[in-house]
Amino acid sequence: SDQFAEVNKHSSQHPKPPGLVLQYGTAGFRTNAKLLDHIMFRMGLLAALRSKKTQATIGVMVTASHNPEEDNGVKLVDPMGEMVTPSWEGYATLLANAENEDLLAALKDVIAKEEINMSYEAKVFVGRDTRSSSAALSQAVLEGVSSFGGLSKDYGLVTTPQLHYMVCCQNTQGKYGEASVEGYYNKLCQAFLKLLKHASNCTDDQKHLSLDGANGIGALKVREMEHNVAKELQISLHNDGSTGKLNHQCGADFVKVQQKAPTGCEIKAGERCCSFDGDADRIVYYYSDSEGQFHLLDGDKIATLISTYLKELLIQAGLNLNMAVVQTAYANGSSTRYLEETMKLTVRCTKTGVKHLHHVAQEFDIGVYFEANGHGTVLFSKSAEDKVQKLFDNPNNDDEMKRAAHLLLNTIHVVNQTVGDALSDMLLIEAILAIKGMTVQQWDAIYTDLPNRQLKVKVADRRVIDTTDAERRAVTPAGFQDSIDALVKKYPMARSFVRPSGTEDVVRVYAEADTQENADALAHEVSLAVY
Ligand code: 16G
Ligand code: ZN
Repeated sequence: SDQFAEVNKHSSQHPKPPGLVLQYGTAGFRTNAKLLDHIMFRMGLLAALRSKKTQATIGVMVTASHNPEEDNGVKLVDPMGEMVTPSWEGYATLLANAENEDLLAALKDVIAKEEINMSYEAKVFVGRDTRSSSAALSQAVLEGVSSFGGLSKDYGLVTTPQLHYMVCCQNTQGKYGEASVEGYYNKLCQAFLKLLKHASNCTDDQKHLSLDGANGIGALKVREMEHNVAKELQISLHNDGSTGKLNHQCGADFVKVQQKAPTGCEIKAGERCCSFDGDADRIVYYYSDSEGQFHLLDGDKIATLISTYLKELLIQAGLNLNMAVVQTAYANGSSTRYLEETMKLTVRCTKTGVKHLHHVAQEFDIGVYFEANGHGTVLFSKSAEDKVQKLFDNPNNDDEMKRAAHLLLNTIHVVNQTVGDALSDMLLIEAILAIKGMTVQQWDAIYTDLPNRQLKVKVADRRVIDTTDAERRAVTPAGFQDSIDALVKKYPMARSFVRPSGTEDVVRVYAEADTQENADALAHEVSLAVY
């Protein structure tokens, strides 16, 4: 039909380099930007098909998150703002790797398999980060959508979680909020200011936060948002993109992996600081003590702060909701122990990758999920939200219950439940610290991290390692797990695991133990056993 003629015509302007093979990985396609033009066009086509299939608006985000500026990438967002469903990741890989002359056949395959009604008009939201390649690449996405006669809305420069939010708002007819950047700021900032009404006597120090924007989109968006909250939160923005290079020696990934402060920020002793990553879906906190020692508060510390706060509120509100914290194998052993043994919370462990955590968190009334790297959010079930709203509306509550209900309600509103969101997480964390009158040092002291080390190892084929038990044990190669177990036994409080990376051609090794020397030695010994 005509539609396919259009696709053919435009596809020839976005040719695939013959023989190039790319995979839709844990976080979509990601590689050097020069290799991505055809991928973007084709993801526009696929998003249009996904929209026709679901009869809903689909999102396409052009970003490579914390990767270097030269890279780029793309991920698809499903109707409720979640990551695209796994079977469609398979289609993405299929379309991406079809040689030019096979593209139409590949598309027709997807259409037939999914029984897609091609007469439905596709709707696609597109967003992009600040990379120099992103504008042209997002144009290619838009062309893909329009080749199938679809409608698109280009949100331009937005954070990844903002795009997820827009998609969810659009498909819930505004019930989740208004599908605009303004609407997003209004919802989050109003909730934040309402939470802050419960913080008394905040000093200027407590109101001050130093923020590393990774020279990326998060910095631009903080600038847009900050005036809304300036009375309660004064942000000193560093690495705002005006001079430095994206993610270079800065950003959440750099700080987490290097365990040191980003360049571009002079941090004073005791000062509360945080870093976003390149598309603002991750956040970590840190400070430097009076001895100049660096202290990192990663996703595990964030999950602990949030879940502790929520548990206290549920008790005060007299609400019996089941809450869990969802982590991955990378969660520091001390955090898991504290959550289970001291806080008596349910803790679940999943495979690495946001979609896995998100999925498990959905099983609970309240699911707090965070990866140690700082990606995470809180999910509230429909019935949990209804119960909080009902409590809030009840005129017979005593003062303590009134306060707890108001806090819970506005906590729900400040959170971006579609995906981990650095801006939203920051507002929630800042609110909790203010409400509790807690300093970053007090937060850090809730538990002490076990010393740990991460290494990556290059191997001929990382797929020879297959894992089970949420990546905590290796099932292949034969005997490999036994070797790890034997090494782990040598050190007190030790734990180690090995998994193939989903984003790089390497194998990752994680080790923790009672001392840094032991963690380093264990990681080293396990990495030698990989060969
Ligand atoms: C991706 C994931 C992140 C995960 C990381 C692991 C999303 C949006 N992002 O960046 O959650 O921690 O991959 O990378 O799912 P690795 O497999 O190379 O260790
Ligand atoms: Zn990111």
